[in-house]
Amino acid sequence: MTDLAAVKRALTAQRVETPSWAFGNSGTRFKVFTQAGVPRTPQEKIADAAVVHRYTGVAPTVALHIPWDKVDDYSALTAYAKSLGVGIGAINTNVFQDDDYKLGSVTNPDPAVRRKATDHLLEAIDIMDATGSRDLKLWFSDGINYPGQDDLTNRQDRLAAALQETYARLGDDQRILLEYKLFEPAFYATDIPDWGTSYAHCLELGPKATVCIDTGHHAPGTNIEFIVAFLLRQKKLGAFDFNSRFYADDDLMAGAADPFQLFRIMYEIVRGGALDPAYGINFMLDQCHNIEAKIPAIIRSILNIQEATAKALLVDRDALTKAQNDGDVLEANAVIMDAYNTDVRPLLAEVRTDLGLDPDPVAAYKRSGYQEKIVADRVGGEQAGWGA
Ligand code: PSV
Ligand code: MN
Ligand code: MN
Repeated sequence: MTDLAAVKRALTAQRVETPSWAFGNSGTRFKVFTQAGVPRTPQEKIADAAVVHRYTGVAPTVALHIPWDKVDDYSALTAYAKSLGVGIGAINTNVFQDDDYKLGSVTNPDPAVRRKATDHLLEAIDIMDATGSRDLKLWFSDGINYPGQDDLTNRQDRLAAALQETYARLGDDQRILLEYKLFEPAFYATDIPDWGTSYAHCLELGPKATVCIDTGHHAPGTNIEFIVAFLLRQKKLGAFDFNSRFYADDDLMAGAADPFQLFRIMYEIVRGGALDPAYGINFMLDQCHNIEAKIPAIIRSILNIQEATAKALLVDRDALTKAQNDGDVLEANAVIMDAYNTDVRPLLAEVRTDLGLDPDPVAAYKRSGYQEKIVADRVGGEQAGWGA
């Protein structure tokens, strides 16, 4: 029997972090389609994130990407966010957009480039000190395009050295989230291509380093929920970058391409007792909205995560355990599918109503007039984009 009150409590406590860059213009390498009303400054991105929180009630933090969100005064930016009812979340580093990084950042054969890249990681911790952020999210585009281009093992050594220096600079309550990605921009060998490589580096570093799973960063067919289960068991799962993909790193709305996969992932999270924010996993979005309106797309992504979570919470765990222990393959699968096939939208509407929110956040946002206001107000200046 499922305890519905407990399910509602868990859904009320759930948190999803939004990415500042998802509010800006983005596109593919073929074309960036600009949209009216898009933020021009980090402050305007934070204002949009606050609106997402206002309508969902579960997104009280926004992740920054440096230097895309570079400002002179991070304490003032944090105070501004607070005045809008949100906080600054993970600080994402960027050692992939400078010409210097053509052959890599922290794994570059040139020690001067490695120094520059590592200094950026250390600077990001200074920013965390000012914003009060707990999480330093590291993703390295480093890798090589051709066999023989560089020495694979030496690159791992250089990576480990930079990570160690960064880890040593962390404050007591700060931690590294180490992201991996199979390929792109490197095509032959990426220096952190998979969870195993990230996990091994995190183990070497210590307890303040954990793995970030970006759901779009795997080979097709990868069983991501297995990775979740394994890392949870090792206490080394620190974060998600949620998004969905059909082919590669598509960065589409979470739960859009494969809601069943998102459910399976959230089931492992629930099963591992890791949903509660107190457990410490940062459930972030990492998405780009190239052709759809950004704020409602981010709200939709959060609703998709909530729906997957609600279904995961509804799995009849006793019935599942019994079927598993009985070796009843079909019954065990039926228990999982029963939960997945439940329409949880009325339950989530109730949770929102209890919180004093509109039961339909997308509709409430559309009615609010905010979109029209930002289109009217945000004229002039340079619109922010993925990379600006
Ligand atoms: C790389 O593809 C990535 O997933 C990393 O998290 C970056 O920081 C982010 O995308 C930028 O959009
Ligand atoms: Mn990511
Ligand atoms: Mn990505």
